[in-house]
Amino acid sequence: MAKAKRTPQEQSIDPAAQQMLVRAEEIGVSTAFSRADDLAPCNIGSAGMCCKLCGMGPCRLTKDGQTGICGATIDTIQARNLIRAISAGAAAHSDHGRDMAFTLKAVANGEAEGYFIRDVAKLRTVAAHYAIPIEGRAPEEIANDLADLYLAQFGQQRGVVAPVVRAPEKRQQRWKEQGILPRGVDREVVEALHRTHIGDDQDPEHILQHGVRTALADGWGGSMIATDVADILFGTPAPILGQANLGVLKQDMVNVVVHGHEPTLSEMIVAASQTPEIIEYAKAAGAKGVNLAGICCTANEILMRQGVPAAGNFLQQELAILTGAVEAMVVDVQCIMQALVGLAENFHTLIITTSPKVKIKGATHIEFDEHKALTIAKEILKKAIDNYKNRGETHIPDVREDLIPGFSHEYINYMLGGSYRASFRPLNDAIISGRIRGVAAIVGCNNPRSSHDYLHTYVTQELLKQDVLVVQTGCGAIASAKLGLLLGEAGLDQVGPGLREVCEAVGIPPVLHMGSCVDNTRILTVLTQMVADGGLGDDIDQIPAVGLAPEWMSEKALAIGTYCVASGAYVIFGGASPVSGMPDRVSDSDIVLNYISSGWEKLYGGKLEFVADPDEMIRRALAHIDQKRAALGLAEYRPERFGRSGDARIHELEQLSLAEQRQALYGLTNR
Ligand code: NFS
Repeated sequence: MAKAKRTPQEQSIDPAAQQMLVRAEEIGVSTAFSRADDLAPCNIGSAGMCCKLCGMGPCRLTKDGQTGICGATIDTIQARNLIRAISAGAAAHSDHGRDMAFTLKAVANGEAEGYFIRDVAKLRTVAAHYAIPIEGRAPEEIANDLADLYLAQFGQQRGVVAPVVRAPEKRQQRWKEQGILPRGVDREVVEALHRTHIGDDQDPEHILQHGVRTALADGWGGSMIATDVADILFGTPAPILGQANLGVLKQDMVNVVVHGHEPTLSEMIVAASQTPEIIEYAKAAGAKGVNLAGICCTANEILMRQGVPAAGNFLQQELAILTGAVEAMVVDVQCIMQALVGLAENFHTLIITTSPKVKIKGATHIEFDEHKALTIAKEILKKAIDNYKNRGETHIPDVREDLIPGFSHEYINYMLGGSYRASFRPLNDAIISGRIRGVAAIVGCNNPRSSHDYLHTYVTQELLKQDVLVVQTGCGAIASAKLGLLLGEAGLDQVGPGLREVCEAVGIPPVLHMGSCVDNTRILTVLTQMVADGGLGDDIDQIPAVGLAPEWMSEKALAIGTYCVASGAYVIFGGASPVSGMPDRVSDSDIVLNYISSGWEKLYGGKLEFVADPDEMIRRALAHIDQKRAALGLAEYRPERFGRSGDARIHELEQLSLAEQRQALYGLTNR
């Protein structure tokens, strides 16, 4: 039975989104929000109790002790479904990484029009991890070797995926003992598909072990490669001023929204939009120029490097079109709703697909080729400009917020210690002293089954009050950005006293935007350095840290969650569990649930749990942080010890008379 229809205020907490949902209702078009209300999820499939891996089924296991036609038990079916999802997520991230490596190769050989190596320092640092000679060599020579090495990781048959050497030694040893060091990215994904074909691997724990191996090939493989190459070609992010929400669209300009994940085309569209040729072309069409904005992780890529505004996160892709002000939405890969094309038919918006891997019926396809990227980017922009004259009525919500993204691992390191003493030690010290209780990475998707942005921002705000430093990527980061949490001054009145002191001393917002979804690897390297810089144990699982994906929906999120668990993190997903089993059959389906939680914790020190209630998520996150603090012998978290220094203290003193200030500061009484 369909659920009751929610009001726009129940569907999203974002006022801009709410305005567009009202608009959708007025003109009678559907969105992911209304479709989620109309379409109840299948309770058998969503609980992981349906097997459709062969033509004898689908087998729906709804009774105790029931098996599939082949005899497969519920736990085997759940494990197979989960590892298939992890593998699809790992494949998506890693294929993105492969394309980035191909672009690096083309740039190194002078075959990629418009691209060049922007961050030679990062190129040298990355190459040095793999003992690629750097001294006395041109950046192109180093890049060529690195591209070859990175491309080889995908088809590698034996050995270990190269970026794994960047993990803490103890962690690598654990993976070795468990026999899950990833050999080659493609090999692990293929093997996952092989093992889950009818009649293969049927021991749930054994199946899930390979799920971990495949996820590691993503986190310490394909995704890390994607981040490295994006930084080398487009620059390692550093703080920059940006804006977020639908109000970044402009009435008097040609609005082009870039949506998807790979920065290769979007970066070139940014470059092309600034050429005199395109500016003149737009003016000739009666517009002031071209206004670029991003959606989803493409938004994060160009926001943190170029300051290009983000029109919104995953659930705002349709809402951008509903403004009537978007001349073209240019998409590449991942998180692109098929519904965009049908929705755009009600407006003048052109949906332009660009990836050889992604076509949508009814969309305009202009295929991207990195060898002539600038030419293609200009062609796309001219098509959008030509479409400006077809614009009808517009409804751009006057809602936008400033933010400071760009907190890459490298920048945080510099920020905490300067050029000559770059270090994470001040962060570690703040954790050790209890000023910062712990660290939470709050990442991942939006899901229309919950209220858009609510879980992300609620969990974030509650943890900030508890002196937990928050790092974010992906759609979660955009949710916080829209709320003003990514601005130092705006966010600080909402955080605990100790965290506030640290943020004021270092000059950072309490929520650090670390990039797109593939950039979750930045969190892995940050955690690794926190271990290396000392005081917090000798492996990632000892750090008082948690990962949360409150509004998860994609298979990529499951891959990320799994590689974080394997790296030692406690990971909490909100919403529905894909391995929950039926509520009245808990005992039967406990095997997989328990294994990915306590089972994985024994093996890796990290665990994966699905927790629907946000307050319970927060409770478990804090309990975990406190338990890790205790295990390290750190000071107990006592917030009352802090908050008497920094800006708060200055404001307090300002309220006093001079005499009272002398008394407060020096214990002097006026004589
Ligand atoms: Ni990641 Fe989810 Fe998509 Fe990015 Fe957003 S939905 S798993 S955050 S845009 S990939």
